[in-house]
Amino acid sequence: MLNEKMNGELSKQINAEMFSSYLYLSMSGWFESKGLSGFASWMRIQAKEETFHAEKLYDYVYERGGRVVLGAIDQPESEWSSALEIFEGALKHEEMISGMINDLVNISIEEKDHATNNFLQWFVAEQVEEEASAQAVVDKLKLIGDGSGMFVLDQEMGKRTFVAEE
Ligand code: OFO
Repeated sequence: MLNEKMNGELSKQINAEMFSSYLYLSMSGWFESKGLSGFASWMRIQAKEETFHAEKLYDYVYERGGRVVLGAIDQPESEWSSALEIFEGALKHEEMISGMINDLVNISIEEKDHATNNFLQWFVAEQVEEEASAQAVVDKLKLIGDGSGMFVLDQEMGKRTFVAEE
């Protein structure tokens, strides 16, 4: 059974993951409006991944006999000046989420909740990937600038598929 503190902290993380989903859906919409359908699709998949993260936490809380009370989701940004600004924002956001996951791990240690600590290791590894994938796109965007390389990169971004990793 989850204790109240851990239950509350995991519930907060569900909200953060849902906000991430909302943020990436908003970013997807920006790309859609600029005719960059590959980037839009990449971000749409990212939004789906975030919902999957939230559901993974949700399922865990109930598996451990806890209770999730869903809170309001903040409004995400909707205007950016460039693809680079978006991906730099995504990277910053993921670094912040990694910090939240690390805090959760620390709480699980303080609470001597080994099961939750073990469960959270999946998120620790996932955050390494999340930061690396945003960083990789930032690097590519810096390399190509605003030129015709955007067309090629857009096509490459469109190849991403959604994989729900257990
Ligand atoms: Fe759920 O990893 Fe991004 O935010």
